[in-house]
Amino acid sequence: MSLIVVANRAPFRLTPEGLAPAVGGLATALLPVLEARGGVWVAAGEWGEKPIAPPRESRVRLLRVPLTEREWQGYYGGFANRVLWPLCHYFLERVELRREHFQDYLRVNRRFAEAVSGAWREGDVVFVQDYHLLLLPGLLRERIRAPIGFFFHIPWPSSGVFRILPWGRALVEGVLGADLVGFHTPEYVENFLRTAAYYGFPVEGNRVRVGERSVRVEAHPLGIDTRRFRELAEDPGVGAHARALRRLAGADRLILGVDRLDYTKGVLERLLAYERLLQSYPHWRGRVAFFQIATPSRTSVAAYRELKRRVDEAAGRILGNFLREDWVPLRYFYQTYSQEELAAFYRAADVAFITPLRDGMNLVALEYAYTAGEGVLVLSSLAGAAEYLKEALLVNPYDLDGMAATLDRALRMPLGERQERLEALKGRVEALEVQGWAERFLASLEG
Ligand code: ADQ
Repeated sequence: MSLIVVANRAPFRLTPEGLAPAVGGLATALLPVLEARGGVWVAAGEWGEKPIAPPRESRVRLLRVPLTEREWQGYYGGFANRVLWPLCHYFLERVELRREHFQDYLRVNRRFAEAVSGAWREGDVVFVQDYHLLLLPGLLRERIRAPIGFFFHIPWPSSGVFRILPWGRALVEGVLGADLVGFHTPEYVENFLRTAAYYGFPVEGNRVRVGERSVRVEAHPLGIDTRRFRELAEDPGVGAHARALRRLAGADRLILGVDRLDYTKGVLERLLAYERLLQSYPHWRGRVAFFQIATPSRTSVAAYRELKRRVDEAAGRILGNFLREDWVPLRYFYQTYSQEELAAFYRAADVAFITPLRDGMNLVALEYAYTAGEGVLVLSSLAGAAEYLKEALLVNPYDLDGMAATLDRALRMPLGERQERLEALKGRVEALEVQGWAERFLASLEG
């Protein structure tokens, strides 16, 4: 049976050598399964974007849903990124409720439903991805008799928060068009079940009743491509680059942060915590360096430009206060890197400081734990990954003093303890292997 994957974005990107699979969780998780079974990937034809086709040898067909500028702005820039994204990450003051954005979201979800039902053949399985397409499973249910899976990559918030949405019931009903609904953690499953119950759907165990149907809700944590990251960890080129980064750091210890520049990732709070470390634990001055990598993201949204300004300002202040002729306390790289380059940063760092204010999972934490040679993972307790990476040092990303104290502990951790924790973490990441994710989800859907 063929598979139809539906997501906002296409799984390919244009490189100087031609078309390549996109870097990031979704493409890595789903392309191999789609190649193996054959099938279609349906994605938005982002307004103004150059059309691309899959590489010629691929068994994957790419189907675009062309959107007008207005539709794209309303559905993506408006409802997805100014309503659902901040709401699900508990940034309630950033939520901008506008009826016309919801209308665009509904219209675009309908366009997706038409495209998918046009491509669907009897027996095909449909797998819908993420917060851009909450209404799609319901719209598909009205049109085709397919097994439908839905996976939500970001946190499902507590029902008290979700109820802020005037369209909450319609959105939950849309999700419940699926046969199987997946989240990264049991907490999000629980939140979703309570939300469904609030809107009057009977819940029994992990099942929601919708008329005659029963919808299953399960935790399916996403992992990383462990084989790929093991190769990178052992690559001599990556090793050489890692040593060069250590020389550049020019300090005994190197701390690393890697994120898209997004307000949910806690980059600003993290810089403030590092500043607190330098203030409150002055013996680290001159002995520690912090590299923060931030990938430009959603730069057309004003909130993201404002965040960039504030991060620039904090970085400037830290340098202004602490920089010495023989020591650069902070380097801030505002750019995208290849996986090889990221792996070199992971190999070089003594401490990964990954402190999102909320995060569905956070694959960077997994990538670091799996690739590092001898490192300590300091991880936000509010990331989905904290549910699984038990040997990380967990921090509250809002508590600057707590983060500074934990950094100090991480920097002083004896070798034996570091090795023990990292070894255990690698085992945890192994268990979350990415190919298994899609297979387990689809087996449960079809089973
Ligand atoms: P994201 O919010 O994008 O994903 P994350 O899970 O950390 O967050 O994935 C980021 C990916 O981008 C990682 O694979 C990382 O290697 C890569 N990346 C980050 N910075 C980079 C840089 N400067 N250069 C190159 N690559 C970079 C959303 C949710 C997460 C959830 C995933 C998957 O917000 O919570 O874990 O989907 O479900």
